[in-house]
Amino acid sequence: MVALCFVAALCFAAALFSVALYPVALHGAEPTGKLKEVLERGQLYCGVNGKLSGFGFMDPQGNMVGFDVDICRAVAAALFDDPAKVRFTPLSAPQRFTALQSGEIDLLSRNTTWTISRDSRVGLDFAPVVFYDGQGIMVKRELGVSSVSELDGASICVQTGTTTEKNLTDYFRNRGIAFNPVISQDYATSVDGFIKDRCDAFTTDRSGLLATKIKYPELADAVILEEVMSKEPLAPAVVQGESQWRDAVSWIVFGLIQAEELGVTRENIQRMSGSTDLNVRRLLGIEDTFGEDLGLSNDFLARTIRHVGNYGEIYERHLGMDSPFKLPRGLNDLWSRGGLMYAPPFR
Ligand SMILES: N[C@@H](CCC(=O)N[C@@H](CS)C(=O)NCC(=O)O)C(=O)O
Repeated sequence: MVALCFVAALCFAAALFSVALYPVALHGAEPTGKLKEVLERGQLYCGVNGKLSGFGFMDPQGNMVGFDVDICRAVAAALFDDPAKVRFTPLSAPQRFTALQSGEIDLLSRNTTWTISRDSRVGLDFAPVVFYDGQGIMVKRELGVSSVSELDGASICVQTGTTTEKNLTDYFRNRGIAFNPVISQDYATSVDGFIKDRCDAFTTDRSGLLATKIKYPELADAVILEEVMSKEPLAPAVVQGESQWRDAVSWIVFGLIQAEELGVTRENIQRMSGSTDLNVRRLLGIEDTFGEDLGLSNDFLARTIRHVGNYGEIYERHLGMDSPFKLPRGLNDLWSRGGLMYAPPFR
């Protein structure tokens, strides 16, 4: 009898413990906090660069376009079934985090590196990396320099409020190379300084160097040196502590990557909706309730892909072989092709 009671008590304790460990599943989560606010407003406030070719800039027709801009549009498409329901705010490097903290923007999608201090002290939370980059240095061809070690004593144009500024100091100090930073508050002044020979070299993310070369005809001949000076994982960011909002943005980004892996594109999505492949059906919200569990609609990714395309399509449109960038996928290829783009299971 005593033994029976003991077993029953043990079972009861185990049941209590497992309830504590595995809370009741949240089917059809109510949107709260920032997600609720954005959904009720019916428009996404997105902070972008505004001046960076390929990533976020105004085209001659007055439309905001680029890789980072399409991440904003992908989120708007998932939330509202309309990629145009976005208000874009162009932001300089020093302005961008305040805009997020003050609530002026809901999402920052602007060549921003995910770092430990931004994730903690600065008060941001990051969605998955959308572009793996690294810092580089550009020089005029006539300088005749082919590696960073030859830049001893050079003056280098760099923009403040960036990871670039700190990496530059670390990289040169660690190698005992002397240099003189020429610091600007904004990108245009920094590039202008380089064009007008106020410095010998210009440094930023390698994608930014390429964008600058493409934008300024005076720099068509400039040389981007081989060295990759840092890791710059560029990721969308939201304000810290809005976990439902961060989850929504994160799974929209993962959905773009997963859609590429499954071969679901803007062109074939109609046909793919009839697929019997359970992975495709789950991604498009035909099976299960993953969208509702996030506080979204079950077809949130079908909306995104229909309007904006998958990750590879976004990349090709702005940075790929048919764009002025002609940038090979490299680290930004899918994991299954040797890159780092990898979405956790839709399960
Ligand atoms: N990824 C780096 C650098 C980002 C950055 O702001 N780069 C500059 C140079 S390409 C830029 O976009 N400037 C544009 C501006 O401030 O208007 C970071 O997050 O700090």
